[in-house]
Amino acid sequence: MYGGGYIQDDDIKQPSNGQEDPRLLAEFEARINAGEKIEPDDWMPAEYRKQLIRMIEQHAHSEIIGALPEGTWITRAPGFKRKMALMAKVQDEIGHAQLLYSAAETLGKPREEMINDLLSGKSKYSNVFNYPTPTWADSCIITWLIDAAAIVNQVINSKGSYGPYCRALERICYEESFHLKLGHDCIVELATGTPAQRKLVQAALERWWKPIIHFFGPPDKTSVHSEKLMRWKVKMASNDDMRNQYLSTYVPKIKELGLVIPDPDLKKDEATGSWTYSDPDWDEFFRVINGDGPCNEERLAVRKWAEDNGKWVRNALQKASDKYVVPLA
Ligand code: BYC
Repeated sequence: MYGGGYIQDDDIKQPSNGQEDPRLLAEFEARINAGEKIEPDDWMPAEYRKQLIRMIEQHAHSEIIGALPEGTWITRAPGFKRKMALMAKVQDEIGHAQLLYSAAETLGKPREEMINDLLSGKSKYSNVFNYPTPTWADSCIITWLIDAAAIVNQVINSKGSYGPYCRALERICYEESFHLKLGHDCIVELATGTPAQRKLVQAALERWWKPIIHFFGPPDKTSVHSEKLMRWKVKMASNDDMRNQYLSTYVPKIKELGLVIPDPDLKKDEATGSWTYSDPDWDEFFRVINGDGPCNEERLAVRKWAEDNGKWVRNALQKASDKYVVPLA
């Protein structure tokens, strides 16, 4: 049952003949084409619900796992102000996960199930968070250039069709805009600092460039879900179009700081506005998102530790809320 009760994503019922009611489907698609938002209690095709759960859940997981590589720098950030700002930023990321888990729950999948699927490796999360942050500059690159990539994706998709996801994205983008400014400030400080600081930030950019190119997903010609998600306005631009928009905005800003992007083939065709770049090794991308990246094991182990050690808090909250349940006559 959808709506009030929870379902597991494996249990999402497909119509028995594999076809949705054509009249309902036509009405649904007409609403989407007219720019209307779909809300949790509205009729929607089983596949739309399933795809949204997959994508929103992955996004939520990316936020809580994404808090980890920067989180390890809170105690080591240079100076009190940087520590305070980073701590607030990491807390925001966890808040984003809460918003997104709530949005996914409106589609019927319980949060506990989502967390279990993350810990078992059944659900994915963003490739970028499986890489290490060996220096302060790596943490700053995440705060600037990964948050920038997230903003490109989220501003575009906040104009999409599913109300709760779009509203969550809008709210998240306001906060991410602060993160972006913080990240830029940290990078400017390093890039205009001593030769050692410039070297540090250049080396970090070299480590992160390929994962950043991967962030937007595989090239359109190999993307599995894009066609369907774009038809139903869950994704409002293709992977390549978002990557292209990112490069147009951020390559000039990176170069402005005297940093060198580690791709001699990166160039823009001024006539078409589209970028070409060297093959970013998509095999590595698929290995990383399927569990075999440099930090996958460590990230999930930390998350599992947090889950196990936070159990008493969830129990306490559960008991408190039980007290206020008014028994039905
Ligand atoms: N990483 O058919 P495709 C943040 C998977 S957090 C991992 O093109 P789709 C932050 C894809 O799932 C913000 N997996 O997929 C937090 C699919 O596999 P399955 C993170 C990826 O969904 C803390 C397969 O590859 N943002 O910014 O049409 C600190 C084929 O791909 C990735 C989001 O999560 C990837 N990068 O498009 C700092 C955005 N790319 O599921 C910062 C929400 C692809 O069939 N997600 N895959 O097994 C999206 O917008 C879309 O899911 C994507 C991919 C554009 C990423």
